[in-house]
Amino acid sequence: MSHVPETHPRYESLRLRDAIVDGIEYGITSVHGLIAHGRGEAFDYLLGERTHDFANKAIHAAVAMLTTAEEPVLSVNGNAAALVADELVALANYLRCPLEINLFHKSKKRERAIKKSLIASGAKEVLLPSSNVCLEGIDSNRGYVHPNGIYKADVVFVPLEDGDRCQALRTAGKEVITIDLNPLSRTASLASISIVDNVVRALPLLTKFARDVTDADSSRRILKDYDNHVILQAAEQQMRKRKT
Ligand code: PTJ
Repeated sequence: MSHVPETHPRYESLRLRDAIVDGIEYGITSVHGLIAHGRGEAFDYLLGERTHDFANKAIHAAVAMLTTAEEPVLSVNGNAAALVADELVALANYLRCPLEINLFHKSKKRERAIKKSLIASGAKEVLLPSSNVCLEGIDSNRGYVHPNGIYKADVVFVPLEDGDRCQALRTAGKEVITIDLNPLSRTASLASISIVDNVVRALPLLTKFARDVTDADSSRRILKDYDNHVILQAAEQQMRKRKT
């Protein structure tokens, strides 16, 4: 943590900036992650930096989907690793599913550093992308996946990315859950469930709600009633309201 005093009115926001900068210094986060974080900050400002009802509904649906999935996988990039490594590990350990590192900006060095940091946070299984198993319809480094992870998963959890991957995962018949502060992003509009919230607020809630899940039937009912377009519209309206 840098010199920012806890009494600073923007303390939390500045703390997160420091976490991203630390991520770059530890070789975890891409320098492009700074730009992505700044974009997220702008959307979070429009949300009043709090978790809204539409995000809570999406989080409940995400919990229902993850807890009824047969082979869920949590995908991790450089920004998520810098901001919410402990929370991702807690969720993976609770669901007993693997974490898989999947980077847009290719770097074997960063993959190794992220794996090390997830294991230090208590991760049991961290998969790295294979060099010869590739998702169809995706030309970037995000296409390379582990054969026992994202490649065969039925549900892929993708916190914080705006990418070319969501469409390819959906075309491959997988459900995608994302956390993205931008309700207009390609990932948010193509995902099965989009949590429009900051990863630092949404992930602890996911783990908390997952611990409360008791039966698969109520999870299926939640999923049956869930409409992602309604959720995205509510998020966009909230942001427009704030602007005026
Ligand atoms: O580590 P890598 O190489 O995989 O790269 C990761 C980044 C994030 C740099 C890469 O995926 C990227 O460039 O992403 P984009 O296209 O900038 O998209 C990031 C999305 O995440 C944007 O829609 C942001 O609004 C959103 N976002 C940023 N910070 C947060 C966030 N959403 C939730 N919580 C955040 N803290």
